[in-house]
Amino acid sequence: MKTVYSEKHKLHHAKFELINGRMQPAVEMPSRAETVLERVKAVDLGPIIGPSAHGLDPVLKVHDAGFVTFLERAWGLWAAEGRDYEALPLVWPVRGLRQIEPDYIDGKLSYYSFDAGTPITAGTWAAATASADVALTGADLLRAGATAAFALCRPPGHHAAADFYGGYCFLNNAAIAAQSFIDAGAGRVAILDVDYHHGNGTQAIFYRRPDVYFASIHGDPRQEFPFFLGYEDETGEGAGEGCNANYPLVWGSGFDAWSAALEDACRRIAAYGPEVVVVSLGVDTFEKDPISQFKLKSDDYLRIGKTIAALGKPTLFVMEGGYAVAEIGINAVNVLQGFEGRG
Ligand code: OKP
Ligand code: ZN
Repeated sequence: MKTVYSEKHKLHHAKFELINGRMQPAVEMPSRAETVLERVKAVDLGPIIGPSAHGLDPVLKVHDAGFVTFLERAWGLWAAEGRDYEALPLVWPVRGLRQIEPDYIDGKLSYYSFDAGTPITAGTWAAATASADVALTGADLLRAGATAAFALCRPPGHHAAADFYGGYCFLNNAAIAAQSFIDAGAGRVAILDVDYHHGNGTQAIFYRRPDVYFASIHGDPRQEFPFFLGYEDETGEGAGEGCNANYPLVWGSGFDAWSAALEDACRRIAAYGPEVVVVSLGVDTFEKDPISQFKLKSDDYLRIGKTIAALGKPTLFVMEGGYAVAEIGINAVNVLQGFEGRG
């Protein structure tokens, strides 16, 4: 299958992030995408192409205009205050506080974010829009008849909702790609999120809609980030009732529990009958991931790909998380090779 990749991801390079109460070197770093690209080349997965520019229209089908404008301007407003270091929020409009966008940049960062672990840098907007273009170009390949494509997105996207960023995510690449299939005439799209963290942004974007099914296997929100979404009783709402499936798993879960969840998610997706499947491909379920608590091994990713292939649908893989940089290439590309019949 073809891989879509843009060098522009390197423009987003945060030095630090707040992890467990301390500023520490960021784990979401450029070498992640570079390592995956190296593996794509090493196994000859297929041609590597650059993204084509799609503009903001497909982004604005998923994200609110005020939020997109904020992302575009945030670094400029921050830098105008004389700050030459990464932008972070400090306060959030929780229960009882007013939901009004402040004028001052510090207030805007708070209004449009949900965590303090996602620095905005000078190149964040350029990298995030390039990442969305990578996903949209992957979707174009499927529309042109490919059975599968790999959008090597960075920064990731699945925590970003219609009007907030967080969890290393700014624009929701998988949601933007899924929406592009709907806008091109697809009646039903399924998103399968196998990243270790719940795809709260993707779920929220499609929660009330019957045309996009969302299934996610992830660390239980009782224990794990993003903490406030991803429970099993979230099944969709209104016209979207029955079109959302969450599989929260306890810390320490290995491939037995994980693959049982995957089998069930795939059964539901098959019953839903989508025309196309978008996979939010995170490999932070790996046993050596530095910020995660599942126990998957490198060979398990081949079987994940094989199980996804059994759905028999055109499939767009969209890169999300995975922070064990030494093995991220092997693990991510194992899914793609398993899909193509290796292992
Ligand atoms: C993004 B993706 C570690 C801090 C966690 C946020 C994690 C975002 C993951 N205790 N910070 O889903 O891989
Ligand atoms: Zn993750």
